[in-house]
Amino acid sequence: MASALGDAGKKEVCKIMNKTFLLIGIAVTLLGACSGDQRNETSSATGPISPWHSLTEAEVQEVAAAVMDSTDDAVVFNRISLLEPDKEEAIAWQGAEPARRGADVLYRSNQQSWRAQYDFQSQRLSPATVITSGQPMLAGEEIFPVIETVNALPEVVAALEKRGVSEGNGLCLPRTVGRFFSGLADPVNARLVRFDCLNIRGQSGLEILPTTSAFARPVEGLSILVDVDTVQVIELSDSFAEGGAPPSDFDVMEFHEGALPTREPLSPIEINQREGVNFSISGSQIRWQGWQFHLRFDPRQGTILNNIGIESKASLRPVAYEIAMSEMFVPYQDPDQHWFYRAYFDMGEYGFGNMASELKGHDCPKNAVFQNVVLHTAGGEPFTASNRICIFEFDPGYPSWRHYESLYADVPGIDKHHSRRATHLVVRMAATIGNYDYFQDYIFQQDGRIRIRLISTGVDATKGVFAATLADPTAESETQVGTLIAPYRLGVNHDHFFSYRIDMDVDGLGNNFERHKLVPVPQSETAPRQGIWGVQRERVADETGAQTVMRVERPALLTFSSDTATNAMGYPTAYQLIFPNIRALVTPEDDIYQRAGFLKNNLWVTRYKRDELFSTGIAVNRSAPGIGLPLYASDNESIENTDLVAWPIIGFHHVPMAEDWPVMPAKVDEIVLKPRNFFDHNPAIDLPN
Ligand SMILES: [Cu+2]
Repeated sequence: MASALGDAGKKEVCKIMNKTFLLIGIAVTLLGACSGDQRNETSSATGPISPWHSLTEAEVQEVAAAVMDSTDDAVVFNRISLLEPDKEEAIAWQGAEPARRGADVLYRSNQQSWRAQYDFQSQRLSPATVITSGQPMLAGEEIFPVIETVNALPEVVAALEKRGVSEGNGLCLPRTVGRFFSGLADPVNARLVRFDCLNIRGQSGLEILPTTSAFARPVEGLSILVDVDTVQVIELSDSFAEGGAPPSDFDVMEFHEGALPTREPLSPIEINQREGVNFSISGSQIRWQGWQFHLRFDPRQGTILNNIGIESKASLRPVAYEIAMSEMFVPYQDPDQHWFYRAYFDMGEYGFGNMASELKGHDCPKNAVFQNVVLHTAGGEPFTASNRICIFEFDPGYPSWRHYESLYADVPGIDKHHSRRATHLVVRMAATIGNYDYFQDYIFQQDGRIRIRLISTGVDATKGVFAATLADPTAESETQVGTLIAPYRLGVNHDHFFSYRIDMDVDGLGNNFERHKLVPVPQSETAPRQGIWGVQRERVADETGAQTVMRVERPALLTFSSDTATNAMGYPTAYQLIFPNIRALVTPEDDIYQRAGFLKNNLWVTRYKRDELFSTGIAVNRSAPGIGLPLYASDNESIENTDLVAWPIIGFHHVPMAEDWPVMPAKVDEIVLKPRNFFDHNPAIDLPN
């Protein structure tokens, strides 16, 4: 196999990469792959591995070998993931026997995209099917030779020099292009990316080193469309070929320690657990404060939780079978010829797991336990990436519950003040996708809540402009699509949409989706109140009816309730899904948004199907409209008393501002899963004082 990299091959790629990037002086995390090169297992279990354990190095090797044996053509492995286990079988797994496991493989071969599935028990590979809509995630090794080529192109070097960016100070990086430019190449199979460039010249205090952020000085008006497979330049477009480009060489605000006078350090807040942590890890399973769940790491989705439940006297009470992010979508809002196509499906096009960066420093508190993860090269070679997950307990700074009984203030011998300390458990990863950094947290509470939290930080993508301040003559037109967040740099308006897939199993598979609508209740003319509100409970019958657009004037509690279990008062046991409202603002006719059909609703609910995992479909690069979630819901199946999957979106419209520069303060978005009549009383009532 020409493209199959052995161990040495992988190291070679990393070496080339590191050389490329060290030469230009930046550690782009395009391949977090090469940073953690240790080889060790993340599992601490001694028995058979669970159905939900991440693929092991041996498994990755076995799958890759089977695929390479099946073809004489060169193969680029874009994604080797655990095949979603058969749910019934997985739930029934008791831990004594080896679990039935499989792998889902997406690869490129002969300039086409392929998918095959491998079964570890029978050691069989399914016949590969060709993917006719969209392409798999870009592998780092596909991109690196192209980066080298484009940055060395005489036309590119000349265009940069014309802008005063001398050789070695420019860095051009590729971006996905969606379905745009289809007229210039094979609309299905051409693996297109478009490059734009940055000026990474260093400045005082850093000597020959480049500036702290590679993204601080955009070189505007230069785009290079390239076919990754053939390493051919399809189009080079330079809006300032005759000169007169916006400035790209100015001092930037450095943010490495030492570049800025830092404020006086605070007296330290100590975080330690001298007596050890309160959670236990066995294989993929984590247990804490009555919670049980399995944790795995996937190249596309990053951290995934499975079989999440709460231990009760009788048995494990299931809450959700799987929680994972399904897609992350960041469309920019500038029609400019060098910007219109910029709309990234970060999970489906690049891979949130692949882009995970090592957790260190203040990424996790001192009491955190770190885990390595297994990823793979484009050659199908597994490798261990260090410290991509951290798990820790923390005190949120407010009590779990509290009451001061003021009426007993004068009664002697009675404890009047009750306040119980809260402790939360966090499972964290961070992905660096070019300029942006994202934390993905799953937070477990002692009161039965789960928080699914996405934290956005990193460096805003900026457009190079002529204006330094609003007083400049070009400012008015240039700021139509964004904000001047630093002189000569426009933070272009954009969205961050996070699409989650939550397979709800409240006290079992048979669940109902209900809306508890809060509605005004008419009162008689003689009533003492003219208006009160009440709760109208509605069970939703089908997938179409479940499509939910949230409106502030029509509040409703959205719940998933058991078909069979009730609490002590007779209510169906339920979990409520709480998340803020975010909407796509542009017409759904827009080409980019057609590939993100999941944005039509704040929440979709579908009947569980094993292969319905991705709100934007299996292959997202250059994908066609209408695939993924809209397709899953199009058969409008009944969702009563059955296995349900919730698909909420969170995110934010980002109108950049000065405070986002040079690095954006961490911004939190969150979904809460909250027990609603799941228990008979506050489950944290027994917290010790
Ligand atoms: Cu943003």
